Order: sequence, then structure tokens, then C-alpha cells
Amino acid sequence: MSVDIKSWSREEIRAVYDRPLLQLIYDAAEVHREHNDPLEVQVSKLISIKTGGCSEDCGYCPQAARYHTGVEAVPLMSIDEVRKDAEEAKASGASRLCMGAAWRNVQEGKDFDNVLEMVKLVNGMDMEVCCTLGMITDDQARRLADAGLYAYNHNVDTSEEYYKEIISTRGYDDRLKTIKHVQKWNIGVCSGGIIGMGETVDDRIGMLLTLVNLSPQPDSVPINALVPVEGTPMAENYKVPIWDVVRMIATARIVLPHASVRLSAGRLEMSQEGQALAFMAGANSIFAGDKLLTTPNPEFNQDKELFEILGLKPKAAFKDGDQPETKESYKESGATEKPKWSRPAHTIDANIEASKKGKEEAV
Ligand code: SAM
Ligand code: DTB
Ligand code: SF4
Repeated sequence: MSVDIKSWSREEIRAVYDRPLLQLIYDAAEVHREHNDPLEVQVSKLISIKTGGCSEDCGYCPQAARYHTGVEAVPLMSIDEVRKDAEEAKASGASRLCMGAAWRNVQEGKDFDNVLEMVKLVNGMDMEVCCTLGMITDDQARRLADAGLYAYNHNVDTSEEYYKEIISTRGYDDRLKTIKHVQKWNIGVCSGGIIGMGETVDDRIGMLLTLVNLSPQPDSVPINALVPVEGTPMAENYKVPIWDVVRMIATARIVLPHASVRLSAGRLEMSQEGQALAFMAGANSIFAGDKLLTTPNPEFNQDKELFEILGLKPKAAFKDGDQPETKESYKESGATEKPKWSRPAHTIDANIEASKKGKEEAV
């Protein structure tokens, strides 16, 4: 299906973001109704298939080994454990299972082979399967697609300019490269970011501009409110006001009218009324269940109650795209060369300090 895509300049997106809040919510709600059923919300369940011990220095992340956040490193889950979690998630009304791994990038070998089996398994259970495994090569994207992957989550997180202030171990271009690999094999792209990391409004606009300029545009756009975690460089960050969350959701809805806009991390800190405003402003997806990857999230029953109050209903699987077929070729690796990812030559004081502090406390 071809859809009309409007192009947006940075200034135009900023003008949308700066509209009077109630006008912005009204405008976003109108756009939402033109393109989507405003009472339907896509429900995803996140599971952490490989937790902690990550070599990266993402300043927001509790899973970076260097920050000593108390998150224990746990190796890859078994396929049976994934089956059990997927069954539970499906029974609770989730249509998508998103499997997250605390990896910088995917390495060829037994773990990746098992992830491919997990993808095949969950696709066979008629759920939409999403993975977020860090950077992947073209051939790894092909094998994930062949196994039956429906979507790949790879956030750009913020603007290109601010990215250098939060992560020193990889560059923005690495992120875009992986997204290209995902697009090439027709896997749905899920990409968004985080607000509350100390970014400016212009950084938020820069992030939306990056997403708007992806071709094709992302199918889902997660908007996370930072969950500040003890031990990370962002542990003391101010809580992002709900008004900023709603403004960001509404702007994303207007500039990316066809995407699922996901009200993602941070919902535990949001009131029912705040979340209702976000749904009004065009959010139409959530992560449900009492845990995100390592931090808490509202329980299924709390969301069930909220959906009842607001008259929302969970969206069925594969309403926006066909279920992928699993092709046996997912087993054949065509990888011939080692991937090259950048190792940027800059440092970030806050990240170094947090990492040093963790080490001192550990002594
Ligand atoms: N390692 C993979 C990667 O970085 O792409 C996948 C897992 S990573 C935890 C997925 C995303 O979670 C990040 O890109 C970030 O947007 C989000 N995230 C991580 N920690 C967060 C936090 N404390 N608050 C909000 N979002 C967070
Ligand atoms: C996304 O944008 N948010 C999710 C998912 N994609 C992988 C992750 C949120 C993680 C919050 C911190 C944690 O639980 O570790
Ligand atoms: Fe590792 Fe991903 Fe966390 Fe960065 S966001 S530290 S890559 S798990």
C-alpha cells in the first residue's frame, strides 16, 4: 500500500511542538482519527532474554556493566522459558512479544542461533515478534526476517548532536546503519527515543526529524520517559513533566501519522489522567506487564482497568501487516566478513564519573 508522506522541516516540527498544548492535543487527536481507530491500542510484552553486563556506556541504561546498578548479568534465556513467557503474555492480551538483549551487537554463534529459534517459536504462536538485540549486520537481519521476525526495535534515542553526550561507545551512524539493514529485509522498524535525559527541545525535534526522514518511516515509535536508575549517570535527573510527554506524543502523532506511537517507559510515574491525555494525543501502543526489561511497569490488571475506564481495546495481531512466513533459510548463515562498527573517539565526563563511583563503592 502506498501512502502519502508529507515532508517536514525542522522549523515546521518545532512549530507543531510549540502550539498551545490544548490546541496541539486537539490537532493530534484529529490526525489520529483520520489514520487510526482511536479506541484501539496495540499491547506489547517486553521480556529481557539476556540481561545486564553490557559493554556499552549508554548514560541512561541500568544494564551497562560499568555503572554498578545492581542489575545482575543473566545469560540468554532458554527456549522453554521464552515459550512460557509468550504463552502468559498472549493469555493476558498482548499481541506482540518484544525480546530484548543487553548486547552491543549480535555475535554469530549459539546464542544468535537460539534467538532465531525463539523468533520462529513465537511467530508460530501467532504473536507479532519483535527483537531488540543491538547492532545487526545485513545478513543477520536477513536471517531474523527468514525466521519470522515482524519488527526490530532500534532507537535513535535523541538528536544526532546530543547522542555524543550520552553514549561514547558507538555513533549515530551505527544506529542508522542497523535500521537500514532491517528495512532492506522488510522487517518493521520500531525506533524512537527517550525524553528527560537533559536534552533541549531542539534535540527532541532533531530526533523526530531523523525518524520522519527514514525511508520507509518507522512503523512504531516508542517515546520513553527516562526511568532514572541509581548508579547510572542520569540517576539524579529531574522527572520529565507529563506535559512534555504529552507534547512529544502529540507532535510524533502529527508528523508520523501512520506510525504506532508507543507510550513506553516511565508509565509507572504517570497518573491515569496523564496517560489518558497521551492516548487522546495519539498514543496507540504500550508495553504492558509488571516489568519492562529491568525496571517496574504497571501490572496487566492496572492497564485493564484503565482501558475499561477509557473505553480502549487491545489491537489484534497482524492488523497492520501480514504475518511473516518462517523460511528454513534462517538456518543458513551467509556471513563472510566481520562487521565494522564505529568506536567514536570522544569521552563523556558524567559517564566516566558514574563508572568510577561504581568501582569505588564496590571496593
Ligand atoms: N542493547 C540494545 C540496544 O541498545 O539497542 C537493546 C536494549 S536497550 C535497553 C533498548 C532501549 O531501551 C534503549 O535504546 C533505550 O531507548 C531504552 N532504555 C534503556 N534504559 C532506559 C531507561 N532508563 N529509561 C528509558 N528508556 C530506557
Ligand atoms: C523501548 O523503546 N523501550 C523499551 C524497549 N524499547 C526495549 C525498553 C525500556 C527499558 C527501560 C529500562 C529497563 O527496564 O531496563
Ligand atoms: Fe547496552 Fe543497549 Fe543498555 Fe546501551 S542501551 S548499555 S547497548 S543494553
